[in-house]
Amino acid sequence: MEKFIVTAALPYANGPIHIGHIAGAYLPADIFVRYQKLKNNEVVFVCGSDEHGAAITLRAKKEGQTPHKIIEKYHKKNENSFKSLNINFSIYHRTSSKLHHDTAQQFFKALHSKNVFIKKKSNQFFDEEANQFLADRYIKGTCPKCNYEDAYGDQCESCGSTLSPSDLVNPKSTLSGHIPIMKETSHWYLPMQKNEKWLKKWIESGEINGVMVHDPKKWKNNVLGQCKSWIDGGLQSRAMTRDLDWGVKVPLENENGKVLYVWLDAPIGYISATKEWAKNEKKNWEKYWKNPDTKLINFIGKDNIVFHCIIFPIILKEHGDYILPTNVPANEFLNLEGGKISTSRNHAIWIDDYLTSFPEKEDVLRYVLCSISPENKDSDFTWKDFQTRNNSELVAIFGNFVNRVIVLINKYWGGYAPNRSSINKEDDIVLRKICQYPDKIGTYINNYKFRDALFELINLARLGNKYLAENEPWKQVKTNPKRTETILNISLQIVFSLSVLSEPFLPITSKKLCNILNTSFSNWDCAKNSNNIKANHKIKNAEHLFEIITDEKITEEINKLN
Ligand code: B3M
Ligand code: ZN
Repeated sequence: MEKFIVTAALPYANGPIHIGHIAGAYLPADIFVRYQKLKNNEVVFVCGSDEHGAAITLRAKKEGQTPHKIIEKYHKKNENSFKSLNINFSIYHRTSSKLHHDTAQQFFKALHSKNVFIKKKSNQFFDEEANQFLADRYIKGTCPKCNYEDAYGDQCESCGSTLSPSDLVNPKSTLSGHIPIMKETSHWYLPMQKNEKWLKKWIESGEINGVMVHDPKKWKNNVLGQCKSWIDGGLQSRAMTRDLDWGVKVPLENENGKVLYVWLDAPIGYISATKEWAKNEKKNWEKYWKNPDTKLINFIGKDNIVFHCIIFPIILKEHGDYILPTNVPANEFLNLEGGKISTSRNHAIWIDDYLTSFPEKEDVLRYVLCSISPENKDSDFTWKDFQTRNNSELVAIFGNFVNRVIVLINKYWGGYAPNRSSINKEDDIVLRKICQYPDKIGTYINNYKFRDALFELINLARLGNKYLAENEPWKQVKTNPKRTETILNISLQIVFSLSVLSEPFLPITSKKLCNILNTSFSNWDCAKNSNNIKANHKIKNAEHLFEIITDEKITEEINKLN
């Protein structure tokens, strides 16, 4: 049995969840976790709201609310969105909790007392009118690289460059609109450059202190590429504290008005979430985070790679005791109808809106988002493609196969599984193929190739359809009942395998199939057997798994976006 901590990036509690979030991190993580559980592995799956940082305070300002009101609103809303898509976290925690503040402060203190941080003075932008130091996001100006006039102090959204506020031409405070002054302040810095050597070795070869702790061949190229370019560019000191009043207070005397850098506190949120879960479940969290037998897998989007592969591992290593990530399978971005998904321009499909338009079609969205998951490059969601995948894959291949088998058995055998008495060579080939699917799909999932895994699931249904089409049991039922029995028995085994192997991707469909088949299963490998449904087992009537989505419906959705 293997042991996993699986994390999915903690979304800022500053806005609702859209399809880009789901395809980027949460759906692949959920598929991975469901699969590991069916393989009888032990998994803690943690997520929660990231409730600090300028992302929250800026949103509060925009909505004319307190940061506190904002996080209350979106924490609940987002937790529900994930639930509604059956993304099954062991816990959905939050970084505003006392447990998290305590955990993050202990962490900071531990590093501080090991002299990991260096205190340094520097001049930073200060808004005299607002009487406040300005977080990078609170400064706007002209991008030095592309001349875009509305670039943020940390990033230009037009050309994508990472910036620091002093790079901006004509910087202005977004609080007052005035030109900020430079004022001296001091912060605690993490000298990342000291860690270059072991970090490079760890990422590139999987080795740390002479022990292999991960397999770099399993890391995605986009992730390795980004890490390499950061390290080759030379790591620098990064401030781990900020002059702000919203966040985890710096736990040192005479450091009033300072909080921890949000990217220090947020990843520690994975640990505090595990602590909270362990408390509820009467487990020991240290048996996970401080145990080299545990595999830590961080599912994130590509904009979070540096924090998870470089900064947080340095922090964990400096602390000691903690394991480092085994893999960080970051996805690229999902676009929408050819354009970037944007919250501010409302160019997005929000999960709540989707489920209002398409009630009970959770699995359809999971299916489509997994099939187009931006695993190796950015990908595009279009409503037309959504319709096609539903109509010609879920309905025409998967649903159609299941339906034909169940209807025939109910019609000609009164709902009792027929016997199989005369297995021929072709049948034998099909039976052997059925048994290969669990490993085929499982290997893909273990390698974070969720699109390929899902494709194989549909291939199993394709195999079933082909088998039916070639044998036409509906024609032979009168003339050759023995042969028909065998064909339907084998087809029924395929339906059973689909019920098992669809579970990580389409959990509701899997349940419906179990109900129709009047069976249950508890592990993945039972699908390696091709005689799960015995003769005379009573099944139930067919029920609709998927239905055609019309052109009108799709046009309606496209119009909503425009
Ligand atoms: N909240 C950033 C984001 O949503 C951040 C992730 C934290 S993971 C520890 O992109
Ligand atoms: Zn730019």
